Amino acid sequence: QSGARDTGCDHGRLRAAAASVLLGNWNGTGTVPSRSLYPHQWSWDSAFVAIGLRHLSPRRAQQELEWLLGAQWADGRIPHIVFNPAVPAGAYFPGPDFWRSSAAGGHRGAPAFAETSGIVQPPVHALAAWLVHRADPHESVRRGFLPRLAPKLDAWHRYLAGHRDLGGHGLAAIIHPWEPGLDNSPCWDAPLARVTPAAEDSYRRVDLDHSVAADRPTDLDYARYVRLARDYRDSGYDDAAPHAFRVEDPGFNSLLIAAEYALADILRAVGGDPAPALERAERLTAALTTRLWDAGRGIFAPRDLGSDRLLPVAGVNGLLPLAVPGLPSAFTDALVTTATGERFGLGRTHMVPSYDLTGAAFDANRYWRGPSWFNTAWLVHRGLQAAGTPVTRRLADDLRAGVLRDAWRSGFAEYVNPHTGAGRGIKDFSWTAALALDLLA
Ligand code: 9YW
Repeated sequence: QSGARDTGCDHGRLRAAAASVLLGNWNGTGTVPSRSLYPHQWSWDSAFVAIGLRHLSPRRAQQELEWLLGAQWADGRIPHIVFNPAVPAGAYFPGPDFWRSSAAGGHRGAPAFAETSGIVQPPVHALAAWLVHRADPHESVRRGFLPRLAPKLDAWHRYLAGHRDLGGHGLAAIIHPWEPGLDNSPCWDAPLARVTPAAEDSYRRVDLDHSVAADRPTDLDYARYVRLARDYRDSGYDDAAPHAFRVEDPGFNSLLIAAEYALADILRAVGGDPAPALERAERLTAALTTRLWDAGRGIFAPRDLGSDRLLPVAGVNGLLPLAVPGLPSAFTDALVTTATGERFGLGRTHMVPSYDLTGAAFDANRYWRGPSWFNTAWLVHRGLQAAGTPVTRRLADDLRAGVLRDAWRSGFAEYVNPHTGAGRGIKDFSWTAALALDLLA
């Protein structure tokens, strides 16, 4: 095979191995990110999983998203975890007894039939739903997939554009470092430092039973995550309550914009009106480029709403606007220069580091403080391909080969050291397998 020459692995074997990871992590209603470390359904994981699963079973890919969206709250939020009642309570912290979503009839319309968390994750779902539909439109129409999902996706986007516009400038804010999906990125260090940690003897970190402490967030980080989540829970998950941590993240908002365009496609396909989704996409893009562009660094940066300042950081989330359809080429060009420069070393490192290689906080092995992840590489690949110049297409092709090579060599690791490609975290990680499958298709 021609691809095998670039990636150093047999694509047939890679496809079979990726399929077996995904089938092994399917639990009957959805796919767990990992049997050991993450035994429930995670929101953005399921979206990425569906994107890969559509090549194996379009129907199962639809079910993956349907199960997740079935746990949507009445206010429109899609919770970041849907708990599996068959899994023992102590298998993951913070579990259902921590979040207590269904307690007292449910906060803000949390479902009664399932326990969920109360925070959210990046809104990749409409993009996933559209890609899943296109994989087998006949099966999608037969099952009424898009007509059932469209109103839920619309309510989700309206929740983010409304309740979550905490800065009042048209961007969705995150209120917890788990929400952008990049838990311990140095991007959150400054705003997180203002959070009073929870007492460490008030909970137990189960994650350390399954992974190496040096690859994970620190105990101090965790104590602050717990404090933020507890305060939000105790407010009744009220977005209008005061938040010790409030940030406008370019990654989260870029994925929302991409999702609004996908929702517009979905609405057109079901005979609905795409105009509101398109208008939201345009407003979000204008706010993204005026509020989060760091011209000095040539990258998008998170804005701390506590100080109303751009944070002086360069994380992979700042490159994700590459995946925004129609981003003006002045931004795209600058982002490509930054991605290929010394901070991210695109083309010379393994995939795309999660944080600035030259930054003082960079750590090649610790979770989101430097390691390269497969989902962000997939998103950057998508953006480079869409940019469509000979240079970005070549970069995209190289990145694709790198993703496939790293997935194979690492045994579908959760993340890899950007300098060596050595797998870190756990193996047989679902979105790694799913996105490798997608790039093989
Ligand atoms: C945790 C499941 C999740 C991902 C996040 C990742 C991690 C949960 O795992 O967070 O317990 O730390 O940071 O992006 O969705 O794979």
